[in-house]
Amino acid sequence: ASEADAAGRKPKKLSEIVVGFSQTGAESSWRIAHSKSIQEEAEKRHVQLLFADGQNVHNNQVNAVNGFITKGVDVIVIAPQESVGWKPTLKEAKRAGIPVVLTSRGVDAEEDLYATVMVADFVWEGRRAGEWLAKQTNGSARIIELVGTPAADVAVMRKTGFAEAIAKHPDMKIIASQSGDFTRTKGKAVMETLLAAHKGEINAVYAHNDDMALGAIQAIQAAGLKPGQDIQVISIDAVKPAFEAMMEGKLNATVECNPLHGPLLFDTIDKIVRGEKVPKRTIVPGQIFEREQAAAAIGSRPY
Ligand code: GYE
Repeated sequence: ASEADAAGRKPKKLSEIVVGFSQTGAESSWRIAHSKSIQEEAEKRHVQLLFADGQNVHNNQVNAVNGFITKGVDVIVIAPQESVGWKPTLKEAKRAGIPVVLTSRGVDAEEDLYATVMVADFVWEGRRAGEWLAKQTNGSARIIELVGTPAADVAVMRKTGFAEAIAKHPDMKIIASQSGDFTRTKGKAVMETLLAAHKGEINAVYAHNDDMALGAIQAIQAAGLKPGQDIQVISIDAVKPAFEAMMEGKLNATVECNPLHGPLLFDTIDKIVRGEKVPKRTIVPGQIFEREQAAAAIGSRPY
């Protein structure tokens, strides 16, 4: 191949470049808002965006990125379903002089293999959820944890942060912890199974995202219990459907994780193609919303 390396490239404008975007899939409301934000911003700034939906399969994403490299796109954006297994592909991109930007999840690879990563503080999110539940239950809870995609750093970190927070309370215990893959359907199915085994024993659900919590809420109701009352439910993302569930009293609280990465993403890509330096890591901040705040806040929720 005759691709010039990054240093040999002429600075470019956004309207002149092609960006290949390998998206995880469409597993959650968060993810759909994330895709939309990036697609809309690309259009606004006249960037040619090649969108590849990975359908939540790691190999689909690897193949898509290899395709982008072969095509010789200017920048590659990856929202990785799984954090492991990226090194060979990232090395290929580096050899081809194509900068890689990670968004929404990180990868397990040396920092020099990508230009920058934009995520939230996932450990903080888990910790915040745990602290909230501790306060809500006076430090006494028997919990079902619905884990995200286990091979994703975000699931590992949300688990870690939560475990850290509840470790300070000897009467808070995780009774069962199982993956619902960040989807509503699986959150419901897993909750049905876990309720069949632990009904009467548990009084709280911690879901790594709102979609799984919304699925769990359906399962709790189907089991004849009141979500938000018999079983406290806390999750992460703060998408609109979560606010609706809070207004119905079924979800108790949600920790915000902002999916609207589009503007920041293209500001960053703009700097990269102009040859400017960008920070290795950008943390998008969040806050917690309790159900008492839902009615006042829902109108101004952008996703
Ligand atoms: O919280 C979840 C999604 O990677 C931060 O992935 C993202 C997570 C988000 O499917 O809903």
